[in-house]
Amino acid sequence: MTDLGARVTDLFTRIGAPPPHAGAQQVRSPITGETIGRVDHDDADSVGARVQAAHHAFAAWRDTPAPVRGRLVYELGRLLREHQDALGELVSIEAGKIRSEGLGEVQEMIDICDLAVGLSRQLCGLTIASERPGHRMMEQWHPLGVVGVISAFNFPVAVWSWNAALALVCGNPVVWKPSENAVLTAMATHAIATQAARTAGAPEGLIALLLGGRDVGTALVDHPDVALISATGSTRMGREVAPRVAARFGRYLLELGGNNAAILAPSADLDLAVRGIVFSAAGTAGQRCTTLRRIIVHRSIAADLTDRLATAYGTLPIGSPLDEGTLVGPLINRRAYDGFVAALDAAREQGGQVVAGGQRVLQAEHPDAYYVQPTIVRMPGQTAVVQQETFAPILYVLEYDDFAEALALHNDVPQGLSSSVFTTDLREAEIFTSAAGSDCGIANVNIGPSGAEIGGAFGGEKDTGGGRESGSDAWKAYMRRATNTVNYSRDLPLAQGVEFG
Ligand code: UN1
Repeated sequence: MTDLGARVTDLFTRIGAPPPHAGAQQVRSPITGETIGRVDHDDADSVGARVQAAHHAFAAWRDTPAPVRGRLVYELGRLLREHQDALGELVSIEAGKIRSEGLGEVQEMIDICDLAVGLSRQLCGLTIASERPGHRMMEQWHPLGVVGVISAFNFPVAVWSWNAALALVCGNPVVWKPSENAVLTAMATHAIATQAARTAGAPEGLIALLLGGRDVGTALVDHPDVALISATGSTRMGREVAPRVAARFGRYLLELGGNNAAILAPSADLDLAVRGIVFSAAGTAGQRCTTLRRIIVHRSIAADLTDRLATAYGTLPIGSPLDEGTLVGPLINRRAYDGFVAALDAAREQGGQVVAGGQRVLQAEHPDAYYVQPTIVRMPGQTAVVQQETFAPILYVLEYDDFAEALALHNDVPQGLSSSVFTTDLREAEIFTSAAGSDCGIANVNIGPSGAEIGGAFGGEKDTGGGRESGSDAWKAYMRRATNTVNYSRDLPLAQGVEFG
């Protein structure tokens, strides 16, 4: 067994899950490209069986009082606290995140569990004034049914937990199909969740895991007993999922591509801005859906900002995410690296000038792993390559002369996830966050577009798919609303003053 494979065994043992070393499919770590596990994939039959079992569990779970359902999520949060180090390290090994981000990912899971436990006592509907005497109108929120979760490699476990914690307190079973590039973290998380479900006395089959590729995902998406599909991934994937679910009048919640920008106004605090930009653009090796991909900088400060960023980029330690001090880990695989190279070729063809980075590194030590330098490219305008999302650490720099032009450039991309402005001008900050400003689901002032906390609703518009997850009232997506009118009088007045006999 390889070194990292042995480490995986150790981490699984600590978590209390059977080590994943039997199966037909190899699992590789992006850190070295070495094999770290073997698993078996599901097929259409096992998808059907899991969904059926989940659907069966729904009847009992739906009738369990919400605060009692909250105990399962409380237990999940408790176990995640206990296993934060082990699961966080597994995230680093499988997804290539630096240690702090691996731990942060598990922290995000714990945070949503805390939120969901509180919510389990606050799933409240409105009482609405009735126009009829002796009548009361109210809304109730009821459990929806089986929730299918399709997640991406880059937040291999947090995104499941955003969905699962809410879905579970809302009274729904959860069937999860993780990315093929992140099956081990999913298996470990599933083992933890299963333990929590047992402790809480939840019905069998309530929480299920499906491993596999597109065929398994499609079987889940098409299953008539899956009430909601929550899918995170590329816009291309969302375009396939949404019409399939809509065709059977199922519900979907989509978190798709982002092409997030920051506007740098002349009044910006540049020291603060540089720190925010470097974290958002180079952190996670540019592989967050919230990664900063475009800078729109006022011409008067463009040279200064670009110099400062290039200097900062030159000092970023690139290497194994398990090493102390590393800030930039590997790309997930060869395909991601090919995408990086293709985007830089296109950027150069479209008039771009690389001012920092641009190269693959550590190739001699790790021929099967893909480490690249975070890269800055000055662009003459918002060309085709700038408008597309490339899942790699490439930051395009565009210049503007007046704020209206900056806003127009900002919104002139198909995606609408996250955004930010760096300014100390109150008017610019307010305009940016107003209806006439950023068209994204997330619009920040003086922080970068990535690293959202759990309390707010997370998601975006346009090609990002329109879904909202995690905080605020995102829980409503996991429930169905019933409007009830109750007549406590001895008469039967009709609405709209209608007389009938
Ligand atoms: C993602 O990249 O799919 O806001 C999610 C952030 C994280 C979540 C990112 N809290 O960057």
